Amino acid sequence: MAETKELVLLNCWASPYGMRCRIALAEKRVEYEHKDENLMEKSPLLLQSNPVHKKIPVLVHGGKPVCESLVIVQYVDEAWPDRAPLLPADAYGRAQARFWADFVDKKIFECGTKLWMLKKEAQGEAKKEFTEGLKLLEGELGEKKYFGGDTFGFVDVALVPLMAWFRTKPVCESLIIVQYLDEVWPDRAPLLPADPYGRAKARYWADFIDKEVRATAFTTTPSCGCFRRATSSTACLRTSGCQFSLH
Ligand SMILES: N[C@@H](CCC(=O)N[C@@H](CS)C(=O)NCC(=O)O)C(=O)O
Repeated sequence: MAETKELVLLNCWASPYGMRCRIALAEKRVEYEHKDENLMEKSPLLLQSNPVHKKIPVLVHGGKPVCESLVIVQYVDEAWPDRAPLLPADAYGRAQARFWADFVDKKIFECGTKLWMLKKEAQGEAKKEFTEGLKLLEGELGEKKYFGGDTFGFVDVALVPLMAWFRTKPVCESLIIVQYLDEVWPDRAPLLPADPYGRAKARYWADFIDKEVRATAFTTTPSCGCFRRATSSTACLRTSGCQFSLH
């Protein structure tokens, strides 16, 4: 096992490619350091570790970089072979898994990107290609639990981060998001009262804060940037000279 060497994942939290590596490392229960890269201002370590593509993710193991998400996932599988195998044991099964992971990259990831980048007819074409790709994947999955059979494996790791994007239904507006979270996880820390009248009152006052209080707060900008006086009766503790202090 390769666990003793320092392991660092150069990543960006939103990257589906980085997510593949995180899933693989989690499956293997390997500890590592996660370094979030600012892709607008890449770190010297990233540029040095991936001089060809200059992209995340990069897994740096004992000072040696491994680039490209699918290469990283295979590396993780080979470096920690004793737990949660991701690729099948037989050569033909491995070849098949690599074929479908490559298909996910070429047909699903690339086409998925085109879907939101292109417009009009070009987008329509991409949509068609994308749907065909999904149908082919569905055919390959068939009645199996996972692409590799009964256990979660390489093709699943390749595909899951993208599928997670599709399941995301956009919810906009902070108050709507808060209510949505309250309804999706109703069993913990309820935010809205149980009775409809209580809920209506809570919504009324939240709306009041949005329209009236926030508006007042933003019309006057104190030098310390404190808006607390406008939204509560607590004094500003940030600076003693704040004009919004209650003392
Ligand atoms: N084929 C690469 C794709 C990686 C990739 O596209 N990474 C993006 C973030 S999701 C990136 O680093 N973009 C920065 C850039 O293009 O400059 C992989 O599988 O790792």
